[in-house]
Amino acid sequence: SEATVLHDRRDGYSVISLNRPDRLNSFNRQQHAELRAALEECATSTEIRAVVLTGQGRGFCAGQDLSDVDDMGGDRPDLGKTLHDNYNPLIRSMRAMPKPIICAVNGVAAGAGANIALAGDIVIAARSARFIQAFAKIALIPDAGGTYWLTHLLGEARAKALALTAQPLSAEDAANWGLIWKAVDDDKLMAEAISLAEGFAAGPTHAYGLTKQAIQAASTNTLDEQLELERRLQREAGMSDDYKEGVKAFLEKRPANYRKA
Ligand code: T3D
Repeated sequence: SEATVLHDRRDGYSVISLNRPDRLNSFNRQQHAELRAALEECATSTEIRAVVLTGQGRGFCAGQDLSDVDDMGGDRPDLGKTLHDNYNPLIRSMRAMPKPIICAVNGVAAGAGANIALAGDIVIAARSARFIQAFAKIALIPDAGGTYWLTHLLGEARAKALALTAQPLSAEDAANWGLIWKAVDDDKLMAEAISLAEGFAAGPTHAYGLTKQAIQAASTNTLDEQLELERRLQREAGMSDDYKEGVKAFLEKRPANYRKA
């Protein structure tokens, strides 16, 4: 059957697009499997040094495909199993990806779709995009990391209001609240995302991975734990060829030529 995920391998980075536009790119089993395969390739390929994740058509992703009852396991499904088998490994793989993931949120991001977007390292959204914690409308709780992102990025007051009301949050408000990095004009979204990816593709990939790891640990570490983690990761960075090259390039007043990692 037709590909539900498009993987466009470019010079130094990949663009991954969810591709079920007539269902607003909501997830069925096939889309989970294809996204997993694409992300695995990105994680292991030394040619791919950054990832752009976006959606085909007018939406980014509307979460679980609610029309696919078979996929979901009947009318009283074990959603714990769906999360264990699909969403939780997806979120973990995005956080563990040793290179930057840029989510280019091109349109509505609802339910797990909103929270997959928020799992990106840099989230930029088209001004027309909306983030909707739609779960309460169907008697569920925010998943795919939603209760974590909302609480850590916004605090309990806004987290609870968004989750309990399921009201849409505009891209502009999401940026002003610190939920995402920025909102851009719709017609500038892909150019912005690609320009970031191109920059990362020429950058110190290994150091980016370590930076990501350190920042992700910070929200649950004490300062002492974080200082110790920084010491350990900086020690590793300082022994790399990239650091040697970075300093050399600086002193020679030329662009650094970083290696694939
Ligand atoms: O396994 C598990 O279930 C556990 C995991 C759960 C994680 C979850 O994600 S639960 C939350 C699931 N998602 C939602 O509840 C969102 C449902 N969608 C909506 O509320 C709306 O579609 C939107 C607010 C996102 C967008 O509204 P609008 O008016 O722009 O578009 P629309 O007309 O509602 O949608 C366009 C089409 O996509 C439409 O189909 P049609 O009428 O043209 O044939 C609509 O049914 C379909 N669609 C949208 N979202 C889903 C969907 N079909 C199946 N599943 C969806 N989630």
